[in-house]
Amino acid sequence: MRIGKLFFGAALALTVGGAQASVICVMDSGNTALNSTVKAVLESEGHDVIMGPTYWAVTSNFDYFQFDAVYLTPNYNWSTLMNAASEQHLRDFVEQGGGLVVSEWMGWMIGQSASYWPILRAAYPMTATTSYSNETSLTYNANSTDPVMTSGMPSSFTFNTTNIAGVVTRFPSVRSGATAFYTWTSGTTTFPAVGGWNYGLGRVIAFGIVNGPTEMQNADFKRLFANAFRWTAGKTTTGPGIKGKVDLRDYFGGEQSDVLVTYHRTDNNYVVGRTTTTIAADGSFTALGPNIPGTYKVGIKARHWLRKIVGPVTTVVNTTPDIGTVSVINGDCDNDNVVTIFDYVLLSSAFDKSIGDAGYNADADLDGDGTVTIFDYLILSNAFDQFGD
Ligand SMILES: [Ca+2]
Ligand SMILES: [Ca+2]
Repeated sequence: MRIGKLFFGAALALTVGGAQASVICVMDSGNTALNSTVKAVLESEGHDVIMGPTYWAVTSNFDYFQFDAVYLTPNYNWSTLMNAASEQHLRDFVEQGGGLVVSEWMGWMIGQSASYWPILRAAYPMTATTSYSNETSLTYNANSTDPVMTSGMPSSFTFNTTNIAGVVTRFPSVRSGATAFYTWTSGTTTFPAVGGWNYGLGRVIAFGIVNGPTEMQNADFKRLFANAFRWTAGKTTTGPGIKGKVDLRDYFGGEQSDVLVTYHRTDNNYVVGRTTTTIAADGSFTALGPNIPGTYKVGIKARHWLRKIVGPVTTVVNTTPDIGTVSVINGDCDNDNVVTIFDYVLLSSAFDKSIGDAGYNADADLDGDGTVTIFDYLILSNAFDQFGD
């Protein structure tokens, strides 16, 4: 329980700040060196990585829902299967707003036999095939203008490949509704290289290669790989939304502030959507809702306040239901959704500092009066040991 809170705190911290980092679970591929390489690449691109269990040994009670996205790479151990209950649980995670990125040999396996990936195949964005080849280098060409997938990328780049029982699947197409973000060409035939789509409330991206250690050395490939997680992990909210008011307790700063609005399933509080929005000086805000309108609980997390979950509320096209005023508890200087000694440490190191001083920390100036004082200590003390929702 405590571990889960900490993981989730990391997700909150990264998202409230507006950064595009995500908390990613890298499922153990069975190859230690590749695991380390993937983790290092994603971390160098600003993501927060937690290693998961070996994918074929994961149990169905493994809690994917604490992560933004999961990476699954059946390459060195391509023929080893996940058990059906775990595969179903991973698909549930995607359907409820999670992100999933996969490499080969998943597409080839789906093309090869109905007994491979019988449950996740429904979420797979490419038209599966057993056709593959062994190019020692590939040139990827951008095929979409998606701002996340093309962020920091050239329109074309060439990289060397890893051969793990083969290199690249020659997909005939992406499935209807999916986007081929990048393509590659052999002779006169162009194949989708990286494809993705919305699946349920979540998103899936499939790479047509094994994503092995050689391609992980190429700077452009690394960025593309990291962008894939940014794209899948957004739990993007583009649907009809809500309005409300945030009461930032014990605060006199008066300036506008960003808040993280999360949408949760009503039965278990799983996050199915999130967006950051600005609150006005009087605390009022509007926020877009989950892509599929429905009945959700709503979480409000402002930077140094604990999260409060309210509702449920039902989102409806052309309507903006009002969730009322949400009063949030002050004192979470490090933004991990619990008030602990670590918040005291931040406050102590900024003590007596005012705006403009070296060492001033706006997140420790809990009352927003411009100086970190005994009054900020009192606010923190009152909230000590409290968890957000
Ligand atoms: Ca804290
Ligand atoms: Ca203060």
